[in-house]
Amino acid sequence: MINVPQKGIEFSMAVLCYHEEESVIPFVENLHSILSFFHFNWEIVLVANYWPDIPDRTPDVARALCERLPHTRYIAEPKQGAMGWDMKSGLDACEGRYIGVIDGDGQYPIEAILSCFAAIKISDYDFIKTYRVLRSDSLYRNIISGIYNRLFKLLFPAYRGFQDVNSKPKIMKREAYGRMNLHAKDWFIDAEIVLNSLNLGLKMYEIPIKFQAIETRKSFVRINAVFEFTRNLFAYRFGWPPFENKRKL
Ligand SMILES: Nc1nc2c(ncn2[C@@H]2O[C@H](COP(=O)(O)OP(=O)(O)OP(=O)(O)O)[C@@H](O)[C@H]2O)c(=O)[nH]1
Ligand SMILES: [Mg+2]
Repeated sequence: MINVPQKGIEFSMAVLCYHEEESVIPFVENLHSILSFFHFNWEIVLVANYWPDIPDRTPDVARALCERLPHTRYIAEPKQGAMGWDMKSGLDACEGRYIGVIDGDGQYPIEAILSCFAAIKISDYDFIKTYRVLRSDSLYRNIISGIYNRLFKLLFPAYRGFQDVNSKPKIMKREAYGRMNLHAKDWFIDAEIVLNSLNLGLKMYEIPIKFQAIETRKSFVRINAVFEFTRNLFAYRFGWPPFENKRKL
């Protein structure tokens, strides 16, 4: 059965596959073969949600992968939001004691999943993420990211010891995720995870990684994403809707 979770899962990894179609295949195959070395129960959850009015083979690709790769499930629902909604639908579907999320476009190294998982297993951290020390993606994306992280630290001094809000994979204890109570349906979900974790006093740690350029498609991040990020940051910081009651940081 493709969509029935196993019992007693130790680790679940959600892979965001939005509109990746066949280009997600090598990433999932590599992740699957690496996880296959482990003897505890694990699962991969492919997030293949789609906009009904946009032609997209990703759900078919995800189903085909699940048919041939054991311990792999997929979700393919009509989208009700952007990246945040997808990320939440993937994390909600994860059954493991430890759960995580990563992009399926291959920009983050698969080894980073293992580093984050090992770190959370041997420590008492609730949430481990990465930060990008070397970025091979465009100057445009590097500049946007740099400005965003500086603004973030200015508005939320509690994040000053950390580096890179949006970086993935993000791996956490499932009960920690349950307490995060996330609402963002867009790119802001990464910030919401970090800020809610700090607000809740969860123990968080960041691991350095190298980030690859994307070769199969153009960046999804448009200039209006910058305005969206900024609006959301101020909304969260100053209690404007929809992030009221979050002024603690
Ligand atoms: N753009 C976009 N991405 C989505 C959406 N839903 C899920 N995602 C996933 O979000 C992940 C991150 O998006 P990317 O566009 O790769 O973000 P990025 O790597 O920060 O930026 P670029 O590589 O410059 O595009 C991808 O793996 C997508 O699968 C969506 O509605 N829009
Ligand atoms: Mg990407």
